[in-house]
Amino acid sequence: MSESTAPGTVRLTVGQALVRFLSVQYSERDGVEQRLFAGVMGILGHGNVAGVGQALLQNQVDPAPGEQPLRLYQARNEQNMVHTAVGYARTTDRLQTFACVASIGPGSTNMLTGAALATIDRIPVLLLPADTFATRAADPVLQQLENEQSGEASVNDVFRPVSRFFDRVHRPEQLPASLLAAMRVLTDPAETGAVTIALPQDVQAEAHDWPVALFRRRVWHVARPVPEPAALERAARLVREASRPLLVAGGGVVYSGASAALTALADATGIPVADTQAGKGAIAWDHPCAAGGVGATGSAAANALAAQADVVIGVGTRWTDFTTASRTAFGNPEVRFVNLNVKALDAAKHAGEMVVADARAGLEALTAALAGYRVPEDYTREVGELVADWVRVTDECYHRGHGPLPAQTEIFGALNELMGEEDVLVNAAGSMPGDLQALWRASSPLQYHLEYGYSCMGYEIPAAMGVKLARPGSEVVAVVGDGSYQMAPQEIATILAEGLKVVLVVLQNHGWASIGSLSESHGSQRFATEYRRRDERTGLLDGARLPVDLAANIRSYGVEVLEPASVEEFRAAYAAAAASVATTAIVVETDLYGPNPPSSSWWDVPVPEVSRLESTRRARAEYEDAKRDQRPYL
Ligand SMILES: Cc1ncc(C[n+]2csc(CCOP(=O)(O)OP(=O)(O)O)c2C)c(N)n1
Ligand SMILES: [Mg+2]
Repeated sequence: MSESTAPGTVRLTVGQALVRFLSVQYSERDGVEQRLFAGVMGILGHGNVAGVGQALLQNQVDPAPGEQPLRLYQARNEQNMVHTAVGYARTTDRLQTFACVASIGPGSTNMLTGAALATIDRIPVLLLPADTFATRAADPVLQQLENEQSGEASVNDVFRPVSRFFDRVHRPEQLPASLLAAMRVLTDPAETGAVTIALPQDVQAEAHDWPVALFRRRVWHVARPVPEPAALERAARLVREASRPLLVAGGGVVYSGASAALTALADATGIPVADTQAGKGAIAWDHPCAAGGVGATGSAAANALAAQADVVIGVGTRWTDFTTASRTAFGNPEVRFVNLNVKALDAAKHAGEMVVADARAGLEALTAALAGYRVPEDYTREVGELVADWVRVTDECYHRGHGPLPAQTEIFGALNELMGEEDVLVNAAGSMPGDLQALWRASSPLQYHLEYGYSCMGYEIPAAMGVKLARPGSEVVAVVGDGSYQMAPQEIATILAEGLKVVLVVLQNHGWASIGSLSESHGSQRFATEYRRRDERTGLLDGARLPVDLAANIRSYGVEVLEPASVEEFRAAYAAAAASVATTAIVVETDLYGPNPPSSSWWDVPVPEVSRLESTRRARAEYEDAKRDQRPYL
């Protein structure tokens, strides 16, 4: 029983107050309200089992009046639980997320990679690492960092640079201000990312008289900042002068729900639209203005347009090196940028004309400001021809009849044809993102869930769980390389515990197709990029392939595994997996050496300037050649 000691207050521990507060937070955009926290992902240890852990139990079995249920999902690895939260938050357009609770020490620092991913990808997650005693009564507690220069240093300090807000609650009185600041950052589209509140284990259990008002239902309004009229006018003037404009749609278009506004701008002006990994599907692939992926792994169509564009309109994009092909994609010496972004940091990139605004509000305003403008007819014709060429290339990659093992592009072709518009493909790392960026025909942004800000191996399976929690009616397909799989298979157990159904497609090529080909083209002879035994004669890992049986590994979780040996069999396996009500895995052997889609671009990966190896010297010469096209956009 909680007892009030003063009128208008309620006596709870810090852990209990935290949980009760989180349970009544809501977000709102366009008049629709939803719970800000769909639940809590967690792993308990001595740092939180009796503090926040007790509070979560109390929330489930004996909630206070008005307290909402906040279900605890028991994860297997703390990094994974942040990925699950990100998968969920991204699928809900950043309007909802999870809180992640971890024990002190390794439990907490395991979340670090997830925190970096969330902040880099601009996705809201609340991280609640436990921390060492504020009173220092029992120091050094198990897993405590001791630092002779600082009595207050803790391993959790590593979260500071990767968090958009960081706090440590040493005293109960600090909690309300800390929580309010955290909620504001989580729901601010320009600032959002990982938010970390470290909770010393003694403080979690400490009681305090909290004002009842702390626990009232609170709605955080997610803003749609409108463009400043003068900025809009400057941007529109620049676009009106353009004869070869190109729009690049990034994740911001998706999170803002601006697909219709983007399509309307393309319809009205004829400006071709290329997309980034996070923006794919923002315009349907078969819209006459859709040019496909741009940059290092882009389509030849979008890259040809980029090479000659005179004005590039970036909407909701961070302009990563993949999108700009390490600043070689936009080849017109006079090229100018217009950047529509809710975040000034991004709007200012490439000396762009800055329009700091919500993507939807900004696109609508830009369409109005461009009334009467249309790209020249020749340009429209050229776009159509380039895109038609790429449609043929994609068809070839999707149906090339490669053997004896299929090329992974054929597996993607089958999935692209078999998956419905509401189904979601999840992927993050390896050679797959590049092929998908070049080829995938997305009808909606929902269908294409690529994590490519951090490109984190191991994201796929836990993120698929988050996507499935957000979209129970969709088929969620995690496409996982054998390398990625071995990084983080554990959350299959959590998926099963929750009775969720996802489809796992594991592409087994016994190594890293991605880094292997990068290594070869950059003079490093595929060194240490396959999974092989050490050969004592060479001293290298170039012995026999390892007999690790990933299908058996997945079966050991109690999951049905299908092992198709051809593209035809893969199609049948996918149909069976889709028809099943249970999580099903398809493990398919693919050719480590491709073939992959033809490249029309470059990526800056430096090659040693001096070397005893001939392969490296040759690669260095090519590197220097390519590097000449790189330039700052000023
Ligand atoms: C956590 C993490 N470690 C390392 C890397 C660097 N890296 C990128 S792709 C890759 C290999 C991926 O192998 P696999 O999943 O089998 O995909 P494939 O390249 O074979 O398509 C590595 C090591 C990364 N992206 N993430
Ligand atoms: Mg592989």
